[in-house]
Amino acid sequence: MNAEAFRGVHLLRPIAAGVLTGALIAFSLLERSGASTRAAYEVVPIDMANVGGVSGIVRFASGERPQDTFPVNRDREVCGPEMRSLDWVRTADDRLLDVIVFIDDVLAGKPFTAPSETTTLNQKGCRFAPEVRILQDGGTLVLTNSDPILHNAQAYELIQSARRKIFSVVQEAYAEPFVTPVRITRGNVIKIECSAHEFMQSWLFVARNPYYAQVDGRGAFRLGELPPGQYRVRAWHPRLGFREATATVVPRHDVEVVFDF
Ligand SMILES: [Cu+2]
Repeated sequence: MNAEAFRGVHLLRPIAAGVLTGALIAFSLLERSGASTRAAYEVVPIDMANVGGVSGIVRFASGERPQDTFPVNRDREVCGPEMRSLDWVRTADDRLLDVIVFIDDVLAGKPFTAPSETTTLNQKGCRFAPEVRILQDGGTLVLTNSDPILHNAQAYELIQSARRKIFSVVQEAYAEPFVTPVRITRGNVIKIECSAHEFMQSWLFVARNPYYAQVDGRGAFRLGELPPGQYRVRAWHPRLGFREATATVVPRHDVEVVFDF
């Protein structure tokens, strides 16, 4: 390297660092504001003669089966003896179940029924039943306790590696249902845990628009009534995380997408 080039490298470094610092500050201000950085979904009349769809399957390719095992060291008469193993990975042949496929960069389209939607999560036998639920953003969560013991459900919105607390509610044995509207800021997923029983864990997928689907018993899905265009299609599994693909939707056809976990 000659002297001129060497000086050039040194001059570039502070400039690059300055640009990077500016970007980081802007990003952290956005983080702190807590405001959604995404535009709100808008219901608009759509031309039903020219909509298309995305359909496909979710394959279980990795063989990764994380198991979380916890000792049951209190309330054994209700929670069960010894150990509780949470096996999150359910499959059907080579397909992965419990996956939700969704599109979050669609800004306008078919009706979204969120405010009228209610999802019930029951605490029974020291389990949240069922363990994976879907709710639309702005919908209502009803939390019930069918156990003869106390539970303390705590809900967190997951935003990448961060957690934002949404609520904490203590419910005595057979307590009255806890009813709360659910709103998320930047993520798509809420994790619900019980502070009294660490093996009680549940997930809520929160949809921001009506373009989402849970895979069926064969790991297949379909998202319909999409205005033509290019979309980022995402797939989420509670324990195995996210995958994504790009799909170009054309009128009156389904474009096929395959996800591998
Ligand atoms: Cu509990």
